[in-house]
Amino acid sequence: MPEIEGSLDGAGLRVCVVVARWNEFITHKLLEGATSTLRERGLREEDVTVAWVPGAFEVPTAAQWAATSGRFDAVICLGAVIRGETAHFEYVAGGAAEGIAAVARSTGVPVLFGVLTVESVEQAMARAGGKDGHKGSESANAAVEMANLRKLLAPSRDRFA
Ligand code: INI
Repeated sequence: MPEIEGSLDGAGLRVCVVVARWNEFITHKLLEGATSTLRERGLREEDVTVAWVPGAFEVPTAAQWAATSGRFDAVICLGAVIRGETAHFEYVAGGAAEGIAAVARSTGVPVLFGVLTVESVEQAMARAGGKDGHKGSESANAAVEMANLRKLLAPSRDRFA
């Protein structure tokens, strides 16, 4: 039984990181984790484009532009929506999550969900390089793996010829 998975070798891949400016003290940490992990995986500095947007709600729109541009192998979405500080938490967090998933499905380009949706600043900090991991770094690894898996699962010209 063949089993395949995408490698974590990012050499030659081109990635767009879409990052929300809202809660920048958190999203900047997510961005640092994502870019340093992409570097560790072998991506060249000039092959990583960072696109800032106002807030998490705008992330899917920019992700759609990046995914349909033909310029990137994967799009990493970063943001932080904190319930304690967001009266319309459900709308912003839900809009970001549903929008990002829709872009991934409609374009077929790997679009990674690195948006923290949390109850408090403490929880956000814990997931941005604190005790509960690093959502930016995790998203970068997932981007490389999915971009490489997509190549392995690309339509074959001769399999059914
Ligand atoms: N955007 C965020 O990324 N995080 C938040 O916690 C947040 N809060 O608290 O409201 C937030 N709001 C802005 C939103 O994403 C849009 O930028 C805005 O509504 C304009 O469309």
